[in-house]
Amino acid sequence: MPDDCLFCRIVAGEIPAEVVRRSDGLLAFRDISPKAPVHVLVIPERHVQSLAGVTGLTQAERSDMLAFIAEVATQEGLDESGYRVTTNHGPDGQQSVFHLHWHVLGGTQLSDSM
Ligand code: DGP
Repeated sequence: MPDDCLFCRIVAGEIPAEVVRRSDGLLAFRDISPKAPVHVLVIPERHVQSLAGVTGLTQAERSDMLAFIAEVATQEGLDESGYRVTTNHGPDGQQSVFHLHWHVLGGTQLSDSM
């Protein structure tokens, strides 16, 4: 775990976060600066920098992560209304925290421009 990784520090409990779900090496917590009524971040507890480093996770971790994202959306009541899942990589993607994370957004009709 890199000492300077914000999300690793959230995983370790060193920085508080509003956790909504946790299971088997995966964590979901509310974004500190929500862009929608529901804005949850899903991360693998094990550090990889971004989607580009996803091969650093095991096949089981990768497939569990996908199912976990859907479970979080269901838990947040977004199944019927719908939701968006995004991840940012690198400068053009405007990634600002360098620990793989998925934005789960919903609770309103989202912009069609992203
Ligand atoms: P990205 O730009 O894709 O790297 O998104 C990083 C997100 O992380 C951004 O939406 C804001 C969120 N964030 C940054 N710092 C914190 C924090 O300390 N706690 C929480 N819960 N979210 C954070």
